[in-house]
Amino acid sequence: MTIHFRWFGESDPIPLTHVRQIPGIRGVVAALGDIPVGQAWPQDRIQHLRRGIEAAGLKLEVIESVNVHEDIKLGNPSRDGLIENYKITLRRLAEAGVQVVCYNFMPVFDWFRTDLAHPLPDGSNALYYDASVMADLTPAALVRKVADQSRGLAMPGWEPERLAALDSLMQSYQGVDAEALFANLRYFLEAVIPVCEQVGIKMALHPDDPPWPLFGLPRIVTHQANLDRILDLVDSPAHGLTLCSGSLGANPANDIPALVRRYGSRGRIHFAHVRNILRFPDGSFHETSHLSSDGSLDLYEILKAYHDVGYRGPVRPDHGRMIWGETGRPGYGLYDRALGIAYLNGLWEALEKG
Ligand SMILES: [Mn+2]
Repeated sequence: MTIHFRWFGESDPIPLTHVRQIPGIRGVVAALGDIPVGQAWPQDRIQHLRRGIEAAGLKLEVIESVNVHEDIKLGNPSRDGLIENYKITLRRLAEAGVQVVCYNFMPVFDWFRTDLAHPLPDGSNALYYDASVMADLTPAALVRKVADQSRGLAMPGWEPERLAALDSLMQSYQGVDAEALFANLRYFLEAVIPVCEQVGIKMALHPDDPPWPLFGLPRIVTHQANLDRILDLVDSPAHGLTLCSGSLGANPANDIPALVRRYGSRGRIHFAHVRNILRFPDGSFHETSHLSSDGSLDLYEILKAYHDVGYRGPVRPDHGRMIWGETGRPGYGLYDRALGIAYLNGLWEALEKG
């Protein structure tokens, strides 16, 4: 595996000079977050991003994310033009040396929490999904909650221009069920995967987070049966998964090491997000340190599965807690994610030498 760290560009409070000092680091996972979803990413901006990262001694091999426009998820007539733009972006990224593009296919909302700074007993704080709070929350109230807690930093997947039209967006999904979403994902993949095959990019679909429907919106990237079906939509090695342990792991029925073995042995995992969560019986969960004993997931078993299938692709720690007084983008501080990397390095070295 190669170790990467998500970085939000020049607006990120964490400088690349600090990222460079994390042991074993190879590169950063970045994006052009200010380009409106649906537009082709300008070539000069991509190259500028790459040069800045390389000047810091790091690689730009993974993009997270090139977001998919809602009209593509909805199957609206305008999707064809938007998909053409997506293909242009993919070609330009390949020219800049990018190998993997992470994306998701979640309607309206991206990842989803009810509290971005939930206090933990050790004095740190973490992202929290409280099932009882969710039961009473409207979509608009949720958006306000996230905005209020994001410390003025744009949260990935919560682009203001998209969420400004929340009511009409929710309306437009009336009648779009899981089957329609599968069909619209197939249409998208059939268009972009041939380009990926041509230019050498691997598409890595991120699971829905959390992996169940919300506010009546369908979510399909949720569990093994659906993942099997999704990978069969287009049978190409360029079409694979970002296997996110924390997202899929929010549902106790998802056996993460088994999923890693299943898809890793078929060469269909292109990017690994490895983190831990602590689940509660009512469906609530909060994020924890990466350490197995702090959460519900066994990180040793997860990494052992990656090791056993011969995984050699990119890995990144995922959301961390806020510790040691750090402030910044919730889930994306430096300290706890760097600790996560140190732990992943240790597990991996033991597996390699064992
Ligand atoms: Mn993830």
